[in-house]
Amino acid sequence: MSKKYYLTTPIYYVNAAPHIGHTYTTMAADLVARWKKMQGYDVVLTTGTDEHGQKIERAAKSVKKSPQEFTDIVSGEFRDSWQRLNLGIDRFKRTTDPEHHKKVQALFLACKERGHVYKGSFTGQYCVSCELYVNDANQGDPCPDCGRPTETVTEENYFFKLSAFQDKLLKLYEDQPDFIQPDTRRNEVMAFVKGGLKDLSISRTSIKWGIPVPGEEKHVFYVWFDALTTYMSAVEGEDRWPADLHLIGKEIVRFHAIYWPAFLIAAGWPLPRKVFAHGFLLFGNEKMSKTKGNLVRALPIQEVIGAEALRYYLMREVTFGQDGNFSYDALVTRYNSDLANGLGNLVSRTLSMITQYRKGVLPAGPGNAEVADLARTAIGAVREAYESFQFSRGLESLWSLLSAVDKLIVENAPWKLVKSAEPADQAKLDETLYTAAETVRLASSLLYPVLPESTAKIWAQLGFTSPVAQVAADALDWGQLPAGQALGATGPLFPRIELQPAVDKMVELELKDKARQDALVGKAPVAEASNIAPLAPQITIDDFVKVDLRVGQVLSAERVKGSDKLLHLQIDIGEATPRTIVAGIAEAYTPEQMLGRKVAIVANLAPRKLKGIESQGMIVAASREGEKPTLAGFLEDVPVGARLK
Ligand code: ME8
Repeated sequence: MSKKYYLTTPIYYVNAAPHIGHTYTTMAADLVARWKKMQGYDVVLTTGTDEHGQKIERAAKSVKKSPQEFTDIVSGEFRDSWQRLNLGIDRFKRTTDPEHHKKVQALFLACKERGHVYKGSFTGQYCVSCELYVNDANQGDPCPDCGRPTETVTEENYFFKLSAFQDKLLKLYEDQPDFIQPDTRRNEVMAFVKGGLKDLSISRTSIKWGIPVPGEEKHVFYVWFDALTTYMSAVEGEDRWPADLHLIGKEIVRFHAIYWPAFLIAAGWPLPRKVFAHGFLLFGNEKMSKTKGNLVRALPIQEVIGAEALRYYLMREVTFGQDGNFSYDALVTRYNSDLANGLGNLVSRTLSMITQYRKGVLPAGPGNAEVADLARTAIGAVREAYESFQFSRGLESLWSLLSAVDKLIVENAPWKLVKSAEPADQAKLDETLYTAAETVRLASSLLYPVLPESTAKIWAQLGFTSPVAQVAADALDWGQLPAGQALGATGPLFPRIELQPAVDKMVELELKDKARQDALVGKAPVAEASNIAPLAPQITIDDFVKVDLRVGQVLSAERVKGSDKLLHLQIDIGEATPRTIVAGIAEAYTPEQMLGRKVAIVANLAPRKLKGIESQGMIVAASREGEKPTLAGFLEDVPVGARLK
């Protein structure tokens, strides 16, 4: 039985449609999977979608879909993209899958039984956008990841005793030095863990869209406890766990290298073998993000220049592990220089010479000894580079081999040798042609993980009818080309592309695709006119300043008995005692959601009694006729008592 190799990409959030960042990781994972298959491993590659949480709930609402409908659509976009980009995904796991729910609950119960979780109450600064509590942050601090203001949140949570795992984790990193790669990330993680770990909140009562905590009506699992477990639920019952490799972006290394092994140690379950975190793809040297609107998508690129051009460019241009810039110009330039001119040209030149000078039949080896040596060195270098995720370095070695062969062809000038009647010249011609063709064969075997479709075309042009043989480990040796084999039909592989029209076309398609995806995942549709209440009669500024609007913070909140609509709130607006306010928002907000929240208050409204409670003001909220209210809030932090003018 062949050895198993199990690798994963992150499971991607469905609040944004797939973009080139997701594609980058998934293409790299596909490369590793194909390389491992070539080495004879029985490989499984898992990806999927991360579908729970407040952000997704909100995104669904903004396009008037239920969370389930919404996640079905966006998850489908991911699956479809990977298919169209020819990425060999073996398992696609969604966190909404019932089998996954069972696994998350089992992990929780295992941790609980072994005494690693407890229930507590938590007040902290929370970033709604990143779904993260920000450790050590004070009220109003921005989120360190996205820069948005954090919100103060108090709620009952289950906690995982992460603080107890510091020594065990440090021992893991010491015992398995390549558990986290590259080393820069390992050092960061170790420094972080040495700084001490705080217990981790793993459930929420304020969110509905999530996996229920066993035995707890109100709690659902919080994002990481849920998401990370996908790596196991994706291969449940398959005897695949532990994973050999989690391939991820650097921003989630902490979750994979600290939380995940800690959860598994707590449960007594086996740990993954390696976490490799690559860098960010930047656009215009800036981080890509949905809010900035500078996301680049892969499918428009594929339409113009092909998925393999993109794949080659990403793997060649960016040092895996470091940040790198994506540019349309650099993509086309790299395609033209390396694929059209470099590889494509060598293949077509070689095959056309064999066709013209040797009637399309491959000559016998062993070929030029110097080039054979260079080829052996290149095989070693590429092998080592792929194994250590240094794809760019591997490709660089391979292209120096191609240049050496180009040079040999120019030096030996087959077009002159063919005219000579000397047997020595004819032998030299055979040697040159064999060297060129064998280099093409060997290089395309080494390139298969990066260019699976184009290399299959090259093998067919070389006359191989069974491409499988060329992806076997023993194909990676000089001298395999069968003498006497007739070439297959030849044709262009990488036609040259004109830079500017190609870039213009990609940008044009990109804008179209962006509009399509925005409609799917998140620009609120324009309100229908009929639903908008008519405007109130005009007022003057003097009328307006009569209304005293203040920033208040909710100190406590509870439902009003006997009413589905009303919440009874205590709100601090900076006065000596908090205000009692009764607000008709209970259908839209739970008391837990209101705690700590900053709201706008009409502070000089005459008090009035609602259900026997005197309400000393009104909360400002927006709604259309017959729809639930949405509270007015502040994007930046504002002090309690500030006046709205
Ligand atoms: O973090 N450059 O999902 P996500 C390079 N659901 N890679 C990028 C990138 C960029 N600009 N942008 C995204 C999540 N990526 C969680 C993961 S795993 C149990 C849960 C890639 O949709 C990169 O792999 O935000 C990064 O880690 C991942 O997409 C984040 O995807």
